[in-house]
Amino acid sequence: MDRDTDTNVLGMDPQEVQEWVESFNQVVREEGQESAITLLDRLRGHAQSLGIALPFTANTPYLNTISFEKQAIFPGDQEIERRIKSLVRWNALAMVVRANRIDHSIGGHISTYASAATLFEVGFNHFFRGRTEEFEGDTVYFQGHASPGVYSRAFLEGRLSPKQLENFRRELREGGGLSSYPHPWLMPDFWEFPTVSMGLSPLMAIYQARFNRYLEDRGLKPATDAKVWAFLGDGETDEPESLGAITLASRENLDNLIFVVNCNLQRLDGPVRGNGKIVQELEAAFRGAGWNCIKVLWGSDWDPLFERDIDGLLAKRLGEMVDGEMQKITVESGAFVRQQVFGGDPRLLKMVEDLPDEALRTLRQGGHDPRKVYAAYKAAFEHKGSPTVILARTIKGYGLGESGEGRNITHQQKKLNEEELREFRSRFGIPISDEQLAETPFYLPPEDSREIQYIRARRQALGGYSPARKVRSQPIVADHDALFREFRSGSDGREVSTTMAFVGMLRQMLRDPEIGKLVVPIVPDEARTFGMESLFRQVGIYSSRGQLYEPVDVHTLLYYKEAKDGQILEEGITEAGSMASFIAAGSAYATHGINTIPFFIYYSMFGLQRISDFIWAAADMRCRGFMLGGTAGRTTLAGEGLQHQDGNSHILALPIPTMRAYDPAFAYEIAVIIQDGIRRMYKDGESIFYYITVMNEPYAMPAMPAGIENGILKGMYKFRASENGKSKLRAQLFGSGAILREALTAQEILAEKYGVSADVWSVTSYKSLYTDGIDTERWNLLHAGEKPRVPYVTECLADSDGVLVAASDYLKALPNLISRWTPRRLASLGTDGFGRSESRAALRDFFEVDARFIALATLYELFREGKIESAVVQKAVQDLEINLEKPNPLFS
Ligand SMILES: Cc1ncc(C[n+]2csc(CCOP(=O)(O)OP(=O)(O)O)c2C)c(N)n1
Ligand SMILES: [Mg+2]
Repeated sequence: MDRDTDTNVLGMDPQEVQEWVESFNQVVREEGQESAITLLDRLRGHAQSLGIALPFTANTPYLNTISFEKQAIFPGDQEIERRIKSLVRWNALAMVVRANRIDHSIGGHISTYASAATLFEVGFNHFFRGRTEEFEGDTVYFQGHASPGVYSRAFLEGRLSPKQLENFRRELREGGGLSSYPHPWLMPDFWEFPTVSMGLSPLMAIYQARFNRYLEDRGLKPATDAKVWAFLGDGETDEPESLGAITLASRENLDNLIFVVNCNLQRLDGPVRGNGKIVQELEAAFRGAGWNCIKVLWGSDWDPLFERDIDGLLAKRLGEMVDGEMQKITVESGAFVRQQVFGGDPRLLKMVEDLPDEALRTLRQGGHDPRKVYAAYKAAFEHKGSPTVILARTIKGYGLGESGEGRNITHQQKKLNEEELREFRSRFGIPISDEQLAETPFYLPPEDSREIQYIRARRQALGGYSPARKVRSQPIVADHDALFREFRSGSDGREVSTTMAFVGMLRQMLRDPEIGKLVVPIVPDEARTFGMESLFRQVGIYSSRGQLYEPVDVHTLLYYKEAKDGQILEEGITEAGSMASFIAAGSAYATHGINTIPFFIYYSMFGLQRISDFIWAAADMRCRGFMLGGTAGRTTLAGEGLQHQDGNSHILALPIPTMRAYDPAFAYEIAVIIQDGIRRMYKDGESIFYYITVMNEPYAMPAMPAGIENGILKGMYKFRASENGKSKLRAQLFGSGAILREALTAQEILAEKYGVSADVWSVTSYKSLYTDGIDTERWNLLHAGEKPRVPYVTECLADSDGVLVAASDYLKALPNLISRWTPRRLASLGTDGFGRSESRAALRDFFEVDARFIALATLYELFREGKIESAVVQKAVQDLEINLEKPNPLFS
C-alpha cells in the first residue's frame, strides 16, 4: 500500500514525488526491506553532509504498529471469550454498585476495568501463565483500580465466593471480604503486588524483570521465557517513577518485560493530554529510550478504511486530532464522527459514504478488539532484545453508555440507576431478567456451561490461576552462630564504626555455604562511602554483560570488578530503584521460592524520608530483608550538613507495621539483631523486615556482656551500672547509637563531679519498646479484672531508682514515645531542627545531646525532684561551659 504524504504541502510537483515513491517501492520489492533501510540511512547521512538538518521524531504515524497483513491470527474462540468478558464486566459492575447501595461511602471503580477488560481477558485466556512446580510462571502487575475485574474473573473461575464479592471493600464483615485494591498483606493467597499507589508498579516491574535475570545469571534459577507484565494507566505515567527507570530496562535488554498502558486518554478529572496526544508522547519517550513500542489504536473495523486510505489522508487527520477531540468523538453520534473526522476533506468523506452513521459511531478502539490485542501481545512475547511497551487505545467507562462512557465524571462513578443497568445488561447479553435488575445479582454460569468449561481449559493449559501468591521457599536450616561470633567479642580496643562492623558481618555471610549465595547486597552508588569496596573483588558487581573493559584500577587489589555472576547490585544513584531491587529480592521467597536475603545500604536520610511509599509497598508485599541506614545520626555524620544529617528516620519507621527498627551502638548488638532477624524471617518464616541504622564514627567495640541478647532484641538493656551504689543521688541514663557513648561520658562526669550514681542503658529500639507498650496496654484494656501485664520498659526499670534522662541522635519525640510506661518522668534530649556542616563535637553541643547536656539534664531533673539545690545546676552550667544564650536548634 502506498502512502506518500500530502504532496501539496511539499510544494513539489506531485508527479515528481510519485516517481520518487515508485523508485523506492522498486527497491523494497526487488532488494527487500533491509536494503530499503540502508538506502534511507545513506540518504539521511548524505542530507546531513549537505548541511540539511532533518527534523527529529521518535514517532510513527497514529496507526496500529502491526498492520493488518502482519497481524497474528487469533487462536481463541472469539464468541465464547466475548461472553466470558461480558460476564466479568457484569459481575465487576454489580460488585461496585451493590457495595455502594448498602453504603454509598464505600467507593470503588467501575470505569477503569471497563476500559481494561479486553486487555486483561486476552492475557487471562492466552498469555498469563500460572506458577507450577515445573515452571515459574509469569508475573503480572494489575492496574490497581481495575481490581473489581480481577475479582470478578476469579469468581467465574470458582476462586472467590458470592459472599466475598458481596463484601467487596467490606473486609471486616463476617466471612471476610475483598480488599479495595491489590494488597498481598490483606489477601496473601491472591495478590502478589500492590499497585495502587500509582507509579510504583512500573518501576517495581522493571527491577523485578532485571532481578529475574540476576537470579538466572547467578545460577539461582533456570533461565526461562517467563514474562513480567505491568498494566498501567495513561494518567499514571505522569508519576515520575513510572518512566524514571525505562532506560535501565532497555540497557539491560529486558525482553522479559512487557508494559501495557491502558490509554483511555483520561485520568481522574479529565483528559490526560486534552491538547496533546498521550499515545504519541509515550511512544516518543519509550522508543527514545530504546523500547519496542507497539501501538494498538484502531479495531478491526477500521482496517477497510485504512485499506482505502491510499494517499494517507486519514492517517494524517487522525494524527492531527488532539486527545480532547478524540475523547469527544467517543461520546458523540455517528453523524458527528462523520463531520469531525472525515468532514474536512471531500476525499475523506467519500471514504465513508457507504457507511451508515451507526457504523461510524461504533468504530472500535484497538484496545477493545481482542484480535488486535492478541496480535500485539504475541508480538511482544516473541520480541527479542528489548522490553516492549504496548500503547492500547481504549475508552474509559466502556459500556457504561451515556452515563459514563468516555465522560469526565466516569472515574468517580459508582452507581447506576435501573435504566442504566438495563442497558448495560442488554448490551452485554447478561441472562438477568428485568425483575432481577433492582437486586443486581451476580451471575455465575453452571459448571458445565461452555463459558466455565472454556475458562477451566484455558487456565489449565496456562498452568493454573493468576494472580495467585504462594510461599514456596524452604526454611533455612543452620543457626549461623559462627558467622557472628567474632563480632560478639569486641574489637580489642581497635576503633571501628558500626558500618565497618556490619560490612565485616556481610563479608562473613557471603562466605557461608548455606546463606552466602542468597545474600543480595544492594547499594545506590555508595559502596565506597560504606567501606564496601573490598566486596567488589570478593563477590563482584552484577553486570549482565560481564566486564567489557579493563577497569582503570585493575592493578589494585580492590578493583572495580563487574561480572555476569557478580553478586552486588550496584544500582547507581537511585534509592527508588535500589528499593525496587530490595522488594524483588525480599519477596523472592514467594515469587520464586528462593530465600534471597537483601541487604540494602544507603545514606539513611535518603531512605524513609525519600522513598517511604516504596517501603510501605514492601511491607504490604510481606518483604523480608535488611535495610541499613548508613551515615546515620544528625550529629554523627559530621560536616555534611542539613540535607544529609538524619535525625528523622527512626520516627519515620514508626508507621510501618512490619518494619523492626534498631539504632544499635555496638558491633555485638548488630550481630545479635541480624542473626536473630535471619532466624525469624528465613527460618521461622515471619513476614517482617529490618531497619538498622549504622554510623561512621569509629570507636572501640566492647565485648558483649552476658545475658543481654533478649534485651538487645526487645529494645533496651542495662549496659553499665554505676560503680557508686551508695550515693543518694541516682539516675538512669538512656543512650542509643553513637549517643550511647555520650551517656557513658555523662555517667563519669556525674559520678566524679556531682556525686550522682547513674546506670547507663543502651536503648536499641524505641520502636520495639513503643510497640510492646501499646500492645500491652491494649491487652490490659480488653482484660480488666485479670492481672495486668507489664510493658517491657516498665519491667526493666522496676528496681531502678533515680531520675530518667534519654538522649538519642533523633527527634525528642522518639524517647517520649515510651515515657508513659516509665515509672517516673522521662527527660528527653534529641536533635529536632535542621542539621549543620560541623564537627561531631560542635553538632552535639549545638543540638544539646552531648555528655555535658546529658549531665546538665540529669542535674536539672534531680533539682526538680528536690534532691539538689538550683545553685548546683547553675554552677554546672558554668563548669560544663554551657552557653545559655545559644539559639534553640529547633528554630535556628
Ligand atoms: C500516587 C497516587 N496518586 C493519586 C492517586 C488517586 N488516583 C486514583 S486513580 C487516578 C486516576 C488514574 O488515571 P489513569 O492512570 O489514567 O487510570 P485509568 O483509571 O484512566 O485507567 C488517581 C489520580 C493514586 N491512586 N495514587
Ligand atoms: Mg487513563
